[in-house]
Amino acid sequence: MENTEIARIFYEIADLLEIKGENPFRVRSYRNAGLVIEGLPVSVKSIVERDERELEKIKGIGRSIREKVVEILRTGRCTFQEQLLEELPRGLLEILRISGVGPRKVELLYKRLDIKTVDDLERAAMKGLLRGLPGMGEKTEKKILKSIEDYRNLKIAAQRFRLSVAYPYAAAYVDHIKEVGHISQIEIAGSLRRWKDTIGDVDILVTCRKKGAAMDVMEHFVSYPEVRDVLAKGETKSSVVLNVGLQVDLRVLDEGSFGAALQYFTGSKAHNIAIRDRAKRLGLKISEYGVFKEKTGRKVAGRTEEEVYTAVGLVWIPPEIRENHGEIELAEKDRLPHLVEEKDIRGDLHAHTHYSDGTNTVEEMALKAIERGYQYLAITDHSKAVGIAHGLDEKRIRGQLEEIDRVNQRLEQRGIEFALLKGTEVDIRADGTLDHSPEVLGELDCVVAAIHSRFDMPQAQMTERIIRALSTGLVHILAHPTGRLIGIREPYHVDMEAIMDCAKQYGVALELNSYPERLDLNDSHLRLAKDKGVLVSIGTDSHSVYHLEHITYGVHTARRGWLEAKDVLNAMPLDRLLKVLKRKG
Ligand code: DGT
Ligand code: CA
Ligand code: CA
Repeated sequence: MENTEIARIFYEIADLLEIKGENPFRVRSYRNAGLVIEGLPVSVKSIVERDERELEKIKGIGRSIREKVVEILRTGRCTFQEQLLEELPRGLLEILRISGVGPRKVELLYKRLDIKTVDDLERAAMKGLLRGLPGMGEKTEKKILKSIEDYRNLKIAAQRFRLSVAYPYAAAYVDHIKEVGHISQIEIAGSLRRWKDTIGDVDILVTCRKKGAAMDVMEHFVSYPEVRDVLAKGETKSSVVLNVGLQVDLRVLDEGSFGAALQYFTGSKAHNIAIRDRAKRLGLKISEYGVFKEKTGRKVAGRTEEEVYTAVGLVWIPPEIRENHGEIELAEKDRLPHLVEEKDIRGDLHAHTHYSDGTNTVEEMALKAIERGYQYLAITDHSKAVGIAHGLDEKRIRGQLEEIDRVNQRLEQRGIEFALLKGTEVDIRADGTLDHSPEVLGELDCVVAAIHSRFDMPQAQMTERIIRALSTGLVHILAHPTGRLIGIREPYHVDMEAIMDCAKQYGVALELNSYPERLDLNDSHLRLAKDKGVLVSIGTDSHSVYHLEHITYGVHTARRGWLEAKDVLNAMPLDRLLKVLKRKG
């Protein structure tokens, strides 16, 4: 069982306890355990196989969580979760996904109106039965009906997998496939190689070292323990569905056409169609087997992808931008952008600690950033308005600033060149004012501002709210600018062009939040930011030391948005970054 599945059980427990009205700290400890497990760079299974006591060394995992993890891995079940589900119908968990319906309301609806499913809720709202309940009126009913519609749309979209879910499954599967020994080349193709934010299915391509080994490879492929169903098993192609519901296709290819197949199965479809038309104009025919002269049928390319692109008069195109959005025209002139790479990233400007809803200390976060080779890290805990995240008031943030000074001093004494920056993720209130005083904000190196409430505002009002916040001149970075949670919550309604124009005017950077559920801004907004000359900060929004690794998803998403190192705020070395941040203040 993979980390995401284990994490999901803990999220469910947290939700169920919350509906039951349990102690918020207890609820938080389960939700946090889910977050920590989901963010671990290694599989919990492998830790437990080695030594289950190792688990408790991880921040956020105590004895009770450890015991449950072990039980889940041993039996595939969690008795505690099952007990909770005997008390409360499972459908309540789904109702909780409806925006605007929190745990208190779910409990109320269940107790008073026996609402157990989303369908029950929809019927009750249509009949006008909710308006009698405390705190609910006709307006609430309308809102809930709209939210249910949004939720159903998301559910259709959610039949795809988040990048961060599909990626570890694919990587682990590739390791398994390699074990068979006959493999000479193996690549992931499709939307995963293009690092799209959601993945329909995983496409894997291999070549074999010796003839006749294909069937051995296929046998080994379908016998993977995570396989739930085998949809097809042949000598060149097999398809399976994993326990999580993710489909994986494997193709075995000849060495001579591996490049052509890789090009073809990487897509996107739109890119391939444009390439095929281009080949035609050049008197060539392109397929997953190679590039051929139309007249003679002679094969001119196929072994490598570079060869295939060269044959149609193009330089090799990075997979992330193969969407037929202008990349082919530039590849023809050899003028493709030099896309940002992970090694260009010098630091992270969005990280939480245990002061708000993170799990690690200020120093632990700094040490991990240093280990990653960063020059700087901004500590940006929540402000007081975000009560559920234990946001900081003025007194607590001042205490934290002193701690940051102390950590910086200790690092300096140890001769480590690194800057821990003083920051905040200040809440943008409903009226567009900021949740810290200008005095406090003025003392900070890095002010990240974000929306955490009233996601349902009409577009004009939401846009005005954000513009008001940016126009204070106190904000350096607007975090997760659309608020989307992939497959969970739609982006809020906002005039992104107006926000970008305002950001440009006030020298505010927009964030590409790398948290796997967010990836916000998305690829097309990033492209727009680049065109408008608005800097982008690729932040991880880390809530534990492990989350710093999420930068990988951020960087590849940035590449999908055509960003180069010069477009990225945290690709700047420290001295330049500080100048850019100061210029604002
Ligand atoms: P996904 O799986 O929905 O996230 O997206 P992809 O891009 O991985 O799509 P998939 O798995 O259906 O097919 C893999 C690639 O194969 C796709 O990106 C492009 C190529 N391909 C599939 N169907 C066609 C087609 O009808 N025409 C062309 N030119 N290419 C295709
Ligand atoms: Ca695919
Ligand atoms: Ca496929």
